[in-house]
Amino acid sequence: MSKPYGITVSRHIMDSQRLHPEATGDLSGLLSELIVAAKTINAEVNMAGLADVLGMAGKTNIQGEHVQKLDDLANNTIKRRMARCGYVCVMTSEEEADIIPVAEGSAGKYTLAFDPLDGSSNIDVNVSIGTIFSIHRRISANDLTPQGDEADLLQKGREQVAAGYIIYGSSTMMVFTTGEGVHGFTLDPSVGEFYLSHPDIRIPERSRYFSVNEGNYNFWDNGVQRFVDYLKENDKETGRPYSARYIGSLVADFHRNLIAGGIFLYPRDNRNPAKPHGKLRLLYEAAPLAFLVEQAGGRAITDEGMNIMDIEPTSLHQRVPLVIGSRHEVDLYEEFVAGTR
Ligand code: P6P
Repeated sequence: MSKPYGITVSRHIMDSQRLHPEATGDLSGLLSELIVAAKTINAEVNMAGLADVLGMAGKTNIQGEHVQKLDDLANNTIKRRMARCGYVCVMTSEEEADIIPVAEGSAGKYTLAFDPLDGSSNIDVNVSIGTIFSIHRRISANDLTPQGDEADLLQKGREQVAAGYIIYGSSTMMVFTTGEGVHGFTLDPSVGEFYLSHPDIRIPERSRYFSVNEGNYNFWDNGVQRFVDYLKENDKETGRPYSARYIGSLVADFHRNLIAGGIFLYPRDNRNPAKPHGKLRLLYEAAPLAFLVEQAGGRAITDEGMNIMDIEPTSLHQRVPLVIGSRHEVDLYEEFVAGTR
C-alpha cells in the first residue's frame, strides 16, 4: 500500500475509539501525546551519533545506574509533555525515585508508568533501544485531590488499559495494545508519520530461539540451568538445539521474539544480593510486555511460574524475574521449574 493511503497510527486510534461509543477520547488523546513524545525522542536518538548527547549525564538514577544524557532527555520529554496533556493524574518513571505529579489543573483519569529509554547501556554502541509504557485507569477519588497518588500506580498488570513500546532501531516502530490485539506502526521519517505495518501481531506458538544472559548461568536456580541446558542439547526430533539470540536491550529482544518467536528469560540470580528478584522492573517493563505478549497469544510468568499480570505491585521500582514469549517454550519452562522435567 503506498504512503498516501497508508493507515496512520492516529487513524487507527480513532477507528478503535469509534468501536466504543462510550469512549470520551481521553485514551486516544493520551496515546497521541505519547506519539509526539516518541517522535521527539526518535529525532534525538537518530542524531545521537552526531549531536553532543552521547555519553553520561554525570549522575545515577534510583536504580543506581549511570544516567546517559539521552535517558535524561527522553525522561524529560515524556514527563513534561504528559504532565500537561490533561489525560494523566500521576506518573512513574524508571529515572525518578518518586511519583511524578502532573501540572496544576491538568489531572486526567489515567496513570502512566514508563521506562523512557530502556537498554540505554547500548546507546553509545548503536544498538536498538526503546521506550516502554503502561497505562492504568486512576482508582483514587478525584473530586478533592486532583493529583493521583502512588496507589493509582500500584495496580496489577491485568488492570492495564493500554501498553506498548517504541523501538528505535533500523527503523523506528511503535507497537501497542489497548486490549484488542497488538498492532505495529513504522515511522516514515520523510513524512513524520507512523503507518500501520504489522496489523494484529501474533507471536509464533513455538520457536527456535532463546534469549538470556548466560553469563549469569552459575548464579541461577537449578531449574533454570536445566531448562537452558535442555534447549542446547542436540535432538532433531524436538527441534533442538535452539539458537541463542541476546541483544541485552529488552525492547529489542522482546520485539524480535514477538515477530519471529522465542523465549526471553531474565530470572533471579544470586550474583547481586541487592537484586534478589532479578534485574527487570514490574511496572514499566515486565507488566506492559506481559500485556502485549498475552494479547499476541504468548505467555509471561515469573521464574517460579506466577503470571506477571497477576502480581500485586508493592513498590514503584520493584523488580521481578521474567520469562516471556512463545507459549510452547514458556509452558516447557514451567515443567522444568515445577520439577516435572
Ligand atoms: P544484562 C538494559 O540495561 C536492561 O535493563 C534491559 O534492557 C536488558 O534486557 C537487560 O538490562 C540486560 O541486562 O544483565 O544481561 O546486561
